[in-house]
Amino acid sequence: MRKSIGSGTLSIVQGDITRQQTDAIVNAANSSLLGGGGVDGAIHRAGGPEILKECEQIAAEIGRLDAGGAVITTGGRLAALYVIHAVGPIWRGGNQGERETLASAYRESLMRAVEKGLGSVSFPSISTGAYRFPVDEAAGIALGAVRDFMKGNAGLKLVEFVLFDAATLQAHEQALGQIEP
Ligand code: AR6
Repeated sequence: MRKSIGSGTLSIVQGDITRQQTDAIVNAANSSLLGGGGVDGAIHRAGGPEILKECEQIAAEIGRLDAGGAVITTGGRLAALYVIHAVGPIWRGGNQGERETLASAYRESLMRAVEKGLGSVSFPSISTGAYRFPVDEAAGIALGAVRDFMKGNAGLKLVEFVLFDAATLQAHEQALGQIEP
């Protein structure tokens, strides 16, 4: 499923983000930047040790990365040239600024891509696994944030959501059907 946004395309597919050939893929990381389970574990396994080495260098420089932030490293052995490590919020019931923090994680990721002049980026569903953000609401926030960013950045030609399971895919398809282009 896809929609034209400005001069680019917003697309939703089911699959494994580690296999995408976009310029960058986004990792749902944690504040340590030193790896974890879920999509984070899969990206480090597939991309090899070079990614972790750069993450360690960044962590040594900046310390922990607050939720809502994103940093960029090499893609190591991945087809994607870069990995953008974004930290989403842990869901604590919705009164701790989780929605705004989630939108920020998407925006900051796209800023890192634009700073490098990249044209295509793939996202997983940030925060809806181990961090327990309800996926129906997260999908609307994610797509809205990406749409708003794409409208102001003509260089971004393709932003793809690569979703692992059918329920997450369906939540994003429904949200894409509802957002205004
Ligand atoms: N491709 C695409 N999506 C995937 C893949 C994959 N290969 N593997 C899992 N997913 P999660 P979070 C989906 O838990 O909620 C880590 O330990 C998964 O089905 O990976 O942001 C970090 O280090 C779900 O829909 O990320 C943090 O500590 C989505 O990716 C913490 O988990 C996100 O699930 C971050 O939690």
